[in-house]
Parts: sequence; structure tokens; C-alpha cells
Amino acid sequence: MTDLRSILVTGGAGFIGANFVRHVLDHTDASVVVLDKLTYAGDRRTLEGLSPTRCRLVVGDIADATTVDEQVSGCDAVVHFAAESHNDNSLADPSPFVQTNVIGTFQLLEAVRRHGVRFHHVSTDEVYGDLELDDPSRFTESTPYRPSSPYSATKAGSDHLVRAWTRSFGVQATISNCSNNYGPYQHVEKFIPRQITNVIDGVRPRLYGAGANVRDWIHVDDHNAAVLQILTRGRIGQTYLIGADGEKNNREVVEMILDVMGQPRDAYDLVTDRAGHDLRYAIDATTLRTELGWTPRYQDFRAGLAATIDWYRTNEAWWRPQKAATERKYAAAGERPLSGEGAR
Ligand code: NAD
Ligand code: TDX
Repeated sequence: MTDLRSILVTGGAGFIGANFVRHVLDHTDASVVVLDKLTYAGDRRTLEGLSPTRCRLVVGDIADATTVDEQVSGCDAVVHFAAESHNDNSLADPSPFVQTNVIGTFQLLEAVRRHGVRFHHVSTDEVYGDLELDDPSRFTESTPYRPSSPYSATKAGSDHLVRAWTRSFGVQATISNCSNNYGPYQHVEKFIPRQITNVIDGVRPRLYGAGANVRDWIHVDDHNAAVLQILTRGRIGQTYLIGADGEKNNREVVEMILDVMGQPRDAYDLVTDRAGHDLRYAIDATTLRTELGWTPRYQDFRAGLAATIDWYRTNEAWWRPQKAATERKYAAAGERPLSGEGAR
């Protein structure tokens, strides 16, 4: 196993990054520097309670070359989570997506190139576009890129930069493309926490379109265990797809949330669909499983979801400050009920 003493985690005050920092502190002896701009999606409280001798937060922008050079020069590896991450926001204003996801990744690559630092790039299965609902195939490492939204197009662009810097400049990099994550500390703009917090507030969950779109759900801890294994044992230049065989359509997920929370399974509304809404994502993680021996620990989605619901019930103080502004953003984007009680 590669000896990593100091890891720079970009976006470590966001959902997956903060869970990764906890995973590293629990499973290795390494210390962590988090580089995070603290946008609307980043929250310093998410890192509260972590050992101050092993985890330090630097507030800064990955698109700023000076800040990035300073932080990269002192570390053994960079794990790059920082991004604008929400598809709906990218439809309302793509500009910060280009700036952070493309220019920010470029600045990091230039710095790891200068300092000879190991780099792991965290990306998404959305770079592959979508699959038909009745298509039995799944994404593999050789599926052609076909992004649909400004978000996924900028993530695809960042993946291409990483590959070019690896091949042309010898940067020691790996890439992972993961499916939809769920778990603690996810921003309430995202599907699962939005619906859980709606139910807590006595508001009916909101499904886009007919609720038939399929996502391949994975618990955030399983994603992060895979990222750490790729960082320490992955092949340089290799891309690994991360997924836990968790395909479900959105209606099934909402019905399960309602059921676990003691509500009637049909107590949701159908609302305006997302423009360009990808139909289905599905991951074939054979390379990761066979090469690195990774297996997901959270095999029971309902149990993982119930634990996540408990987390949101117990940690209202963490998400409450974001909730009203998030719902105002959806209302301003023109979201309105098409069927269900809300439409009457
Ligand atoms: P998130 O939105 O919860 O967190 C993103 C973090 O990045 C925030 O803390 C934010 O403050 C920080 N950030 C944004 N712009 C920055 C900048 N310019 N400089 C420094 N920090 C900045 O996102 P997430 O869901 O935790 O996603 C993390 C990564 O994982 C992203 O790269 C995303 O594309 C990828 N990913 C996410 C999922 C998912 O289901 N959420 C699935 C696959 C891949
Ligand atoms: O209120 C909602 N109702 C609804 O039906 C919201 C917020 C979403 N949806 C649907 C849209 C998607 O089909 O639920 C599904 C999941 O939506 P999101 O949580 O917005 O995730 P998605 O667009 O699939 O992208 C996520 O997975 C891949 C992450 O946000 C990305 O960062 C990651 O790259």
C-alpha cells in the first residue's frame, strides 16, 4: 500500500468529500488538508469534531492558481471532489460549473504536474449520458462519453483533461466514475434528502415527470472505500467505475421513503420534469471488483435509507438553514405540481 502521510482533499466540506475525510481518519494514519471554497454546498460544521491535529480546513478556490500551488506543494496526494454538483443548478446557470469543474481541475492538474504529486479525480457516471429504460446494458469503462447537461458536460471535460495530463505529461492520476450516492450530510437540494426533509416538514415529496427515471444508488461509505482503495492500490492511468448494483426508479425510492416514515406510499406529487432529464444510469463495476477486490458493505438499500432518514431526523440543525432557500430556488425555476393533491 502506498505510504500517504498527507492528503489534500478538495471539496472536503461537501457531502462525499466530508464523508471521505472521516473514512481516511478512521482507516489510515494519514492527515488531511481540506481545500474548500465553502459555496452554498460547503459547510464547515460538517467537519466539526474531527481531530484538529489530523484535519485542517483551508478556505479557498480550486480555480485560484496561487492557492492551489501552495496547498498541493505540501502534500503526498490530492483527492479531487470539489465541484458544482447539481444538475438543476447547471440548467439555471452553467457559468460556475465551467469555472470550477473545468478551470479548477485544470489548475489542480498544473500544480500536481509541477510538484510530482499523485492525483485522484472523482467523477460521475453521468459523463456517459443515459441508457434506455428497457436496455439491459450497463456503463463500462469503455462506454463512449455522451453527457447531457451542463453539469455532466463539465465533468466530462474535466475527465478528458486528467487523461491528457496523464498521457502527455506523465501525471500520476486515476479517475473514478460513480453512480448516485446517498447517506449523511447530503445537501437538501438532492433527491433523497429533499424528499426526506419534505416529509419531516409535512410537505408531499415531488417527483419529476412520471417518476420512471432510474438511478443506480450507492451508499457514500461504499463509494469512499472504493476511492481510498483506488488511491492506494489503483493502476495509474486507469479509470474505475464505482457502483453497487442499486438500480431503482425514482417512484420506488419515494414510496420507500414514505413507507419508512409511516406515510401512505402514494402521498407524493408529480411535478414539472427536468429539461433533458437522463432516463437511466447503470454501472458495471467488474474492473473495480476483480482488480481491487472491492465489495459494497451496504447491500440492503431499505436499511441504508432508513439509517439516512434517522440521520436527517436527528440532525435537523445541520440541514434546516439550507431548506427554505433551496425550496425557493425550485419555485423560482418554475417547478409546479402536475398531478397529485398539490395540483388540485
Ligand atoms: P457537494 O456539492 O455536496 O460538495 C461540493 C463541495 O465542493 C462543497 O463543499 C463546495 O463548497 C466545494 N466547492 C465548490 N466549488 C469549489 C471551488 N471552486 N473551490 C473549492 N471548493 C469548491 O458535492 P458532492 O455530491 O459531495 O460531490 C462531490 C464530487 O463527487 C463531485 O465532483 C461530483 O461530481 C462527484 N460525484 C457525486 C455524486 C453524487 O451522487 N453526489 C456521484 C458521482 C460523483
Ligand atoms: O425533487 C426532485 N425530484 C426528482 O424526481 C429531485 C431533486 C430530483 N428528482 C429526480 C431527478 C433524478 O432522476 O431524482 C433523480 C436524482 O436526482 P438528483 O439527486 O438531482 O441526482 P442526479 O441528477 O441523478 O445527479 C446525481 O448523481 C450523479 C448527483 O447530483 C451528481 O452530482 C452525480 O454526478
